[in-house]
Amino acid sequence: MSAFKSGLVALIGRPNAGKSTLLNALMGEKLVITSPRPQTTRNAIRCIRTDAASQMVFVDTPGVHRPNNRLDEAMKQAINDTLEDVDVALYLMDSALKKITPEDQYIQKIIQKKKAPVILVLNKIDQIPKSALLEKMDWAKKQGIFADIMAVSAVKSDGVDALIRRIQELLPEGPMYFPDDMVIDKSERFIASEIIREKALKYLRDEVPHGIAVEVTKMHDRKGKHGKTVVDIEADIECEKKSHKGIIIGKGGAMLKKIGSDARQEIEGFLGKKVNLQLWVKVRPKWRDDDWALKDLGYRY
Ligand SMILES: Nc1nc2c(ncn2[C@@H]2O[C@H](COP(=O)(O)OP(=O)(O)OP(=O)(O)O)[C@@H](O)[C@H]2O)c(=O)[nH]1
Ligand SMILES: [Mg+2]
Repeated sequence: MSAFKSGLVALIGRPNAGKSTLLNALMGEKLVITSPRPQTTRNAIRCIRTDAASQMVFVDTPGVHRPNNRLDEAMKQAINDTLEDVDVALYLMDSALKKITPEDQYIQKIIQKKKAPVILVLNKIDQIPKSALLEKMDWAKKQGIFADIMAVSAVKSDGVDALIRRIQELLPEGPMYFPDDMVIDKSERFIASEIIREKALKYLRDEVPHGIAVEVTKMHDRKGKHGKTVVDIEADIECEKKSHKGIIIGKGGAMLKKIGSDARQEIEGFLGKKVNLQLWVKVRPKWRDDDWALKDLGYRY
């Protein structure tokens, strides 16, 4: 029997490339949030996939973009910290995008500095004709910096099994770092707050979503009717402006109700328990540039 393999597998790429969607596909279940809006992921989130031959510790990272505020800087730091210990890097590109941007060049530069092998993952192949994909692969081969080039559709889980096999080949021999039943290194509170944020991103428009943070302030089990467990969850949706607060609440509270009911259903599915969710909207001006607020919200340590 061959030796057990393990290591840190980082997902890196521009905002919206599909890193979080691919991570869920690699894990075979939805663990991290995704959205059509860029800059959805804000933390380095570890998800652990264990089988008989290997343990892959995937790290979802925020999309690489030019920092505009302290939150962006904290996100950049999370990416750099992740790459420190990486064993295999998955560099995601949206295969439908024609241009290589300065962000892509920057990512190529930082991953080239690392000794770890880099798999270029051309994602969203369901959106392009085969000829365009072949052209892109040709371009990628010419770069001469990738251990491999693989094409996937993260939403359709196409090419994901092949990618897992390739990662397994590239991983070094190593021990089990985490218990085999552990799938994510975040608390249920964190996951609940992320699900609420995902639903806010889904329904809110324009500039409001980017300035939102969600903080679960209470989460505890109680015995409900017929002895069934109910989880009481209270959370604050924090925004930067009073006018945004009005938009988040909506006419007669309609928007907040929509966000809350969608989030509650998903949290119930995740916890496997009934949930009673109460949301409040608060204004915290300029929190994205406030070190204390970033720490309080878990974006900075
Ligand atoms: N058509 C198609 N859409 C995809 C695919 N993978 C991801 N998407 C969509 O692309 C959007 C961005 O996906 P995310 O997974 O949130 O992207 P991300 O790279 O994690 O983005 P950030 O967290 O902002 O850096 C979502 O609307 C996804 O549904 C794919 O294979 N095909
Ligand atoms: Mg993401």
